Amino acid sequence: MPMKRLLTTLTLLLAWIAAPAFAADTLRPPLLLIGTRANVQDLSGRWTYSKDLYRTGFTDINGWVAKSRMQRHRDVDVAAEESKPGPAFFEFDLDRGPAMDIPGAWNSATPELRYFDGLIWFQRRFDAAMKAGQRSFLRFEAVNYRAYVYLNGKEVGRHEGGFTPFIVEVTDTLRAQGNRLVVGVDSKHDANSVPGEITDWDLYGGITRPVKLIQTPATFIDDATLRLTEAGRLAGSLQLNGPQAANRAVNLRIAALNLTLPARTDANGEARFDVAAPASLKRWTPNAPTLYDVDFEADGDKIRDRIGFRTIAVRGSEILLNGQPIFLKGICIHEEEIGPNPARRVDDAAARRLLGEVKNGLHGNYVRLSHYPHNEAMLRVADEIGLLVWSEIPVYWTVNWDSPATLDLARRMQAETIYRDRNRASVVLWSIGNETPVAENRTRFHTALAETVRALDPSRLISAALLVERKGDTLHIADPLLKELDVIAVNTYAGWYGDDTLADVGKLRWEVPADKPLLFSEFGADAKAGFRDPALKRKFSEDYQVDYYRATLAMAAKVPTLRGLSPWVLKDFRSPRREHPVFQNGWNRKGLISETGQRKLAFDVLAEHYRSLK
Ligand code: GCB
Repeated sequence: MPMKRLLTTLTLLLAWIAAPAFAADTLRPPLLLIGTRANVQDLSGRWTYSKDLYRTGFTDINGWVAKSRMQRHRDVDVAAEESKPGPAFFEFDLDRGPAMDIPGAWNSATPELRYFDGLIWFQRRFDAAMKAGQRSFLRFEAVNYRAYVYLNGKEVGRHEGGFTPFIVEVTDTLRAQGNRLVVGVDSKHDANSVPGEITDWDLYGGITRPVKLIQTPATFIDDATLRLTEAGRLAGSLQLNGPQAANRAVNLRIAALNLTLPARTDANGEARFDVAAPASLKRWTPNAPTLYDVDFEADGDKIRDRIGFRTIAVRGSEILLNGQPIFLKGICIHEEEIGPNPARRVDDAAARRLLGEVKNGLHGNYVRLSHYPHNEAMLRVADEIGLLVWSEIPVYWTVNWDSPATLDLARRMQAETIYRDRNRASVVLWSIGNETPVAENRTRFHTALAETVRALDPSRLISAALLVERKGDTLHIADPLLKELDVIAVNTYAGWYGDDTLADVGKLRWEVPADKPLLFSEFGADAKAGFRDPALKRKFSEDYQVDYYRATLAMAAKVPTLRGLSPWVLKDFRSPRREHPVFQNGWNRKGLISETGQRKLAFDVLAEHYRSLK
């Protein structure tokens, strides 16, 4: 090893060893604004935009301040400048720019932006009904990938990570009239981002989920949670934020259970609840997804969440839902709505359509929301219609395993996901990665993530989609990460990638630990909807996909510890790296339905299989 590399490795190693012990509570996002509340203004609609390929909005090249101001989108109100006496000269004007619908990725807004990857400035003007003494916040549900937020010319926040919410307080910057919200959105990924630069899904840059203006009293309920414990208790907490947060009387109420629990906040503004679950409580299951309106109340503030109560655990190789063994009948889904030109705009209606295919079409009880935290609408619908959920952060293929900053970022994404979704009964599995090649630095990274999850939410199960090793016809998992996982999951593509015939798939044997549940987190084969080839059954035909599913399901049935399936994938999805000119043209074709919702033949094969497992 050359001296320079040796030194770099040693420095990195020392940085790891010297890193301070991890404290879970430092990962709590500073603001959460959980639950539904009054005084929310949705800023969805038409936003104007301006492309900034050279990032001029961030640059004062060579100190040419006056010159760069001509293009500086974030803090110049062109109309105001132009109304002053004297010459005004600007080469942008967000007020008169083109417009697109927000939320939604820019890649689908106009053909010119189809493959744009970089920085775009967005603007929205709005008025705000303000009351004295109130606090105001902007909640962004997701901006892909980095966000720079300016309100009325002042920077109010930044965020990195394309799939989790962030909140900025704007109490001091907001006006009753004529607010100008400008957001710089940078879709570029790099060596240190999560995910890294290469994925098998579309870029989808932009403000892809709703932006809301939320107003609260000076002291407000920021976070509130309640769950059913293995010991049969309802346990939870409530967090107040504000000058009057300490030592306050608060209340939890579930009218349908006739339950009222008074409590008092401590010096940090936190109150705790812990009571035996009433005998009348109906547990949440996929077959009977009972949800309760839970009201959290404090003097002057009140929020509501709709929560289901269930337990999840493992015992040996069994997964237990409410103490009963369950087999997970599922499928993977990307966050992409059904339609010819998706914009990653998965609202309630789009979520119902996607998850309806799983619940009613496939007779499923489970869904893997890959490969990143999905829109909250998906989780709410899963709760409501009864689907168990695997939730995942985008530590996908390879990220910078050696960088403490990248680990910190991944941990924050995990924390932002857990704090957002921990009241969702549907979520039972937190996955800390997908197909990351075994290596010492990668295992250290994942072990730290597993530790994070365990500290933040010990009530759910930890998994990761692993790669398998193959010797002859034997498949096994030689991954030191196994010991960190409650549930083992593997992606397996024999019969699609590689040289195996479908007859070979039948010969495969699995050597896996006997004392842990195993999931097939992925298997699948591309098929172009409508391409029939009953005689030759060539790859990319619906006929091959059918035979592939039959062979893989038969192979799976012989694995004694197998506790669930989520084949790849429900719907054909956009992927710029899939460029087969006849069958793909920018789409990964492993869907059981096409991008417009047409069911392929293999859909019924899986549906029949799940029906037979009842
Ligand atoms: C995988 C990946 C998934 C890909 C899929 C494929 O193993 O986890 O993101 O899209 O294979 O189609 O190759």
